[in-house]
Amino acid sequence: MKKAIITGVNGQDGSYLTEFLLHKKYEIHGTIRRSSSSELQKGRISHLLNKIKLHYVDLTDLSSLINIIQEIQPDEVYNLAAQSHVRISFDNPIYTSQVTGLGTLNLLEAVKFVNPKIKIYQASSSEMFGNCIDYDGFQRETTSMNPVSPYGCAKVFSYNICRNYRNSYNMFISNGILFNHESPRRGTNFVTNKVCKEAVKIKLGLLNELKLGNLEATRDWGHAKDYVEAMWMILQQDKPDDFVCATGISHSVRDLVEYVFGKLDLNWVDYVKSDEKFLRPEELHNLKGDSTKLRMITGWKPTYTFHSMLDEMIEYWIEILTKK
Ligand code: G4F
Repeated sequence: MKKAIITGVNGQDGSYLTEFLLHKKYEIHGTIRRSSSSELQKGRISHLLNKIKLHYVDLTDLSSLINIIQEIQPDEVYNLAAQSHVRISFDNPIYTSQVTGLGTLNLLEAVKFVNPKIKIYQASSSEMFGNCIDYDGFQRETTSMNPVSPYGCAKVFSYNICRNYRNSYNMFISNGILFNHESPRRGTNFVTNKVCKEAVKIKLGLLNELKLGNLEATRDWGHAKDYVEAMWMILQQDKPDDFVCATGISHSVRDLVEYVFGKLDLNWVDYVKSDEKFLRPEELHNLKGDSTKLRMITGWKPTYTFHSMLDEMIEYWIEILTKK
């Protein structure tokens, strides 16, 4: 039985990855941070709690990382923990850098110290590219990185330090450069799930308007369930490497809003209002990923489309918000 540690197990990706790895018969150890409202932390993994072991670990606390790696001696570590909200990274830039950037270095040091043979998956992000785009409109593994947020800067640091440790110490460390990935388990302060939840509320007469920031930005949105499979595939390769994971199709926030409201027989123009609060000091305008390398080497391909993913999210909120 293989053992995996998943940092940030209670996030959207952590919960789907846990389900996926349990299906593969892994023993799962998940890390969570200490919180004063611990019951709220476990919502996404409540159905998994009797199948996994939880540990209080913080990426900023090297001793906690050394202790869990020493105790569990895992085969694989999936580093999913981060301050992952781009807008909030402008409000908390130092905290974001400490967790999302230096936290990764702590993990690498802990693994190097305890057992450098342990495989590491690093959750890298398309946010690292910033506004760099190749001649054909795509971002790929070779595209320059020029991040436009403290979060993006911290992820670039993690990406680079992972490559550096891989080359310097011959460690098995792979970066998955994941483009936006969503699901009903996505935090409702990210735009897809915010739009789905609030549009359903408007449909049910529970809300009058939806306040949004930039409608013109485009993103390559896939489903988190598809993307956690890519994480696992990346670690099953013979050698460590870096891979873009994306659908290759992008839509604007405006397209997203139009589709979700349309699906609910509403005209979005009547409800969507602009609010400066949701703008970023610097915006990443367009993301569209070329995942040819991942598809060729691992055989990965997404099963959800943008629309089937949104349909699932809309259905979820209808069910939740109409429950008695
Ligand atoms: O849903 P978002 O907040 O996702 P964003 O910033 O693209 O970041 C996500 O994807 C990254 C991968 O590229 C991850 F690394 C990161 O951790 C996170 O998962 O915003 C998407 C777009 C942005 O252009 C934003 O300006 O939607 C725009 N937007 C417009 N109104 C809004 C809103 N975003 C949010 N969160 N809330 C709004 O009201």
